[in-house]
Amino acid sequence: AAVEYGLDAPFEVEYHDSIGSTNDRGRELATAGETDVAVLADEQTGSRGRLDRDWRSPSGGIWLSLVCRPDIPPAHAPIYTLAAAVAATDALATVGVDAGIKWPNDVLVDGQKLVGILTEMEGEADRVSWIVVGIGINANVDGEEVPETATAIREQVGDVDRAALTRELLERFDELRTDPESVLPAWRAASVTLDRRVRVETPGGEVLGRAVDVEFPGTLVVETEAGKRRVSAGDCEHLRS
Ligand code: BT5
Repeated sequence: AAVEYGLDAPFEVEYHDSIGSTNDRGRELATAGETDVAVLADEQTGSRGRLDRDWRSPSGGIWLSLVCRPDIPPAHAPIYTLAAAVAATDALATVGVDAGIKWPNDVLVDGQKLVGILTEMEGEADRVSWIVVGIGINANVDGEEVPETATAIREQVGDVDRAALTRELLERFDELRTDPESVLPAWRAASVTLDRRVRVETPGGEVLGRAVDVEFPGTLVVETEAGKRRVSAGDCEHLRS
């Protein structure tokens, strides 16, 4: 089913009924020098999460990848993931879905995952060549089509106009990327991780404590028994307080 997207969107839209992975297509466009393209699909047949984990993308969802060529150092790239999570959360609010962000990249409703984000990039030492921000939203899909730990917009408020929701998201993301200083305050306000007890699996081991803040470009600050620890990547689990 073709989806109509407004021509005034801040990204040029490339739409596919079915594709392997919008992130793979985004990488292709990025390496060919394209920028400000949103690759969208109704269904993906080979989509992935972080660390090559599987991502379910049945027909009816919003599967998109944003191709960007910002003038930033590679170390700042995580702010794009946070901006995408804020944009998705704010867009969801416009259709009556009250979602919160679990650090770093999950958008949850009542603890169930509604949105996942996968940011990929290529960079030189001091500047990224490109960033592809992949955003997967379980929109008009059945609960049985996504994992048990997940939820869908259909389950929360019924089916929505995907084009309108996507346009909200693109506009909000565009606003945030042009005003990076607004990202962290918005992220903090939408976060369900801050003030929680967390266990974070990091490449360097487990960090256990209370999440107290997020710092630029997306570092989680955890108050542990041994003092403050700063975590830049990992999988975060909320614990009962
Ligand atoms: C993510 O990984 O959450 C990133 C997902 C990014 C998907 C988008 S869709 C457009 C673009 N094209 C792609 O190929 N990818 C991006 P991670 O944090 O590693 O979470 C992966 C885990 O989420 C899986 O191991 C499952 O447990 C769970 N999962 C799989 N499919 C899901 C779904 N549709 N909804 C919620 N959870 C899901």
